[in-house]
Amino acid sequence: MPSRRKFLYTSAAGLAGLAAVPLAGAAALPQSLPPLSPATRPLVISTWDAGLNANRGAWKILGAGGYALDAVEAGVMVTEAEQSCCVGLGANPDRDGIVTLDACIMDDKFGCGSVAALERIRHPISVARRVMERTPHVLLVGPGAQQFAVAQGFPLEPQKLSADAEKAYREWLKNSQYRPVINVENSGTKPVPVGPAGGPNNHDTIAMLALDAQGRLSGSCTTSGMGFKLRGRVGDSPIIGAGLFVDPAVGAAAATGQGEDVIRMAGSHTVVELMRQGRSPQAACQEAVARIAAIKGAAARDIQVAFIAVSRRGEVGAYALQKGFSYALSTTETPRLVNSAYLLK
Ligand code: SD4
Repeated sequence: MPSRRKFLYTSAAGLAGLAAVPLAGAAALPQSLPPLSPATRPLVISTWDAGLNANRGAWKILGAGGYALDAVEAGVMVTEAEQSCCVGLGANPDRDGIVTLDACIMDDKFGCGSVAALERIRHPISVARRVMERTPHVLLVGPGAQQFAVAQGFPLEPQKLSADAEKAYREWLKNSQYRPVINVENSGTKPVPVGPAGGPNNHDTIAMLALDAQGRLSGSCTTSGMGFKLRGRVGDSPIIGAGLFVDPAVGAAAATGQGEDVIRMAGSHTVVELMRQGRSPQAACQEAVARIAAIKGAAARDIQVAFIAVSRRGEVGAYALQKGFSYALSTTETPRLVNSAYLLK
């Protein structure tokens, strides 16, 4: 490896402290719910029903007094290794038939790393962590991200769709339309065949936030993005501040759902900033969802977006645009699945 590249891979970027900036024009709360507050630590929260297994993986580390960053990496690796419709190499491909993966990770010191449009690598979350820890950069994409992963010793997996993804892709090719169906994430662990009306497989993501026994916060997010997306499309999941944000002095937030609508209002960063202004995690998630609803107007009914959040004190919250979002919460070894509150009735 050339020495310059070696230097890049081993020198971490310096991190500047960030000042609090008040947000203007916050939408009114749609309703007020009591915070879902275990006020305890360690804890881990993650999106969708896949979060149950992921939380179990994270708890092995958190329950033994380990570091939140290790927990959020190990936790979502469980999902990346499962054959799911929308996370990892078994997931649905883009419209050219190729699985491309997005992931990011953030620690308790504003350290962050991410990869986007990464192909043929089983654990994008671990590559994102290497970007954070071994380069001065935050985000690597496409062939460059793959080159970095291989240089870091990650095996290049075969370019092959899982049997379920292959079937779903062939179905989708029959009419090649993209019509997201909300909450496909909870329809099972396998890629979902396409129905007659078009492509019901849209997206799924595992996003995870953890607070460890020492009070350190970290977060992770990993996805294949939208099924049958345009080649090169990147969603919110690998975008720091959109799919994930962690501020150790305030709290952490992560998003799932229609990534474009999370990016356009810097979703997870917005949730954390609202918490900085004094909102509970629950109220902050509600307000961010309400803001997306206000931006989208009537089109809000066609999408799903949800946020999860944790304050540095260990209060948790979650809120979705539509019914059907659930999340896994662990404050002990046994995770529980919670149906999220939502905005549109
Ligand atoms: C994306 N936000 O790529 C991801 C997908 C997702 O539940 O979260 N689906 O837009």
